[in-house]
Amino acid sequence: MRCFHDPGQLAHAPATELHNGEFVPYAEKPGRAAGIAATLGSTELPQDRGEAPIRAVHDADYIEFLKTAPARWAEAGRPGDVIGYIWPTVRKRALKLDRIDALAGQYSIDASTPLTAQTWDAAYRSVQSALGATHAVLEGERAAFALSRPPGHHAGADYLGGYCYLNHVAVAAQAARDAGVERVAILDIDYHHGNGTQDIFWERGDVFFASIHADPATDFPFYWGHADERGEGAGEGATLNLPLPRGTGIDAFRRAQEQALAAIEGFGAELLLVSFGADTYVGDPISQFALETADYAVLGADLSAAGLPTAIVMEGGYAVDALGANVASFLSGF
Ligand code: OKP
Ligand code: ZN
Repeated sequence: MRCFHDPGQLAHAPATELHNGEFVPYAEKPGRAAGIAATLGSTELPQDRGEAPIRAVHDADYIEFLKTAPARWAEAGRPGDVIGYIWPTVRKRALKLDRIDALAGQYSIDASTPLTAQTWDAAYRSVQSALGATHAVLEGERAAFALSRPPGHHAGADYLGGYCYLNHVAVAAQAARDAGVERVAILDIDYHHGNGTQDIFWERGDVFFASIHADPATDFPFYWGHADERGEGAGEGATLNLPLPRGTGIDAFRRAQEQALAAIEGFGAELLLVSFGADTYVGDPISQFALETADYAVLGADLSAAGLPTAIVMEGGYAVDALGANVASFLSGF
């Protein structure tokens, strides 16, 4: 399978994150992608398709914030990485504020996603990897893999969060639509709900979003991913959430994936994009499912049997030592 990756994605390396009341070393380490790349052997550098596909999904003012906030933070004399501490959740309105702290809150959903001087470039390259895999499939490959990193599925049109800045799979889905694919399905099998992807396509009937994830009653991102969220307007019924309890193993996960694939087939998708997280692994340090390395081959094979042209985009997975083997298992099963 063709695999797309840009080593420039590794330059993004926040120092710490706020986790359960204390600052701890950042879990979304560059070594994650380095380990996967080493296991895969060789990867292709994606073509640079520019900012236009990103601008088709993300707001111009948010992109400007991602590019300029780290320098403004430093100019304000702040140490470390950009991080918000106040969020406009009450009577939110379109104020045009300039203070860096106001902007950091406006454009984020959490305090665990620091923005560094290297973040924009790494996220940009991560998008190009996702576009590389997607265009390879549009040009005739049965499947392709994007070793994107940082992840993307928690980022919305105008906000970062959950270690995510640009939503790679959403940009890829929109690019496929713009290339003439009428119906695109996104299947998100990361441990965490892909709230950003869901939000971007919430009122869209042309992009189906299905997600299997830890019940948000117990796990990040809490406010989204509940079973009753089904989309609205033209998108009503084009969102499917299948939350599962902590401790879930391969049997229940596999049944959920079959259910999601049946819905995707019913939708009439011509292209499948997979947000693949290996943080469903039993040894993941921040997650609570129980999948084993060999189980990923089963999930990959089930996905392949759906018979759709498929681009697989990397999301989470934090057991760095096992990550390469888990991804390799998934891709070989496919
Ligand atoms: C990103 B992806 C506070 C930290 C919150 C955020 C998890 C983001 C997961 N305890 N952790 O979906 O793998
Ligand atoms: Zn995750």
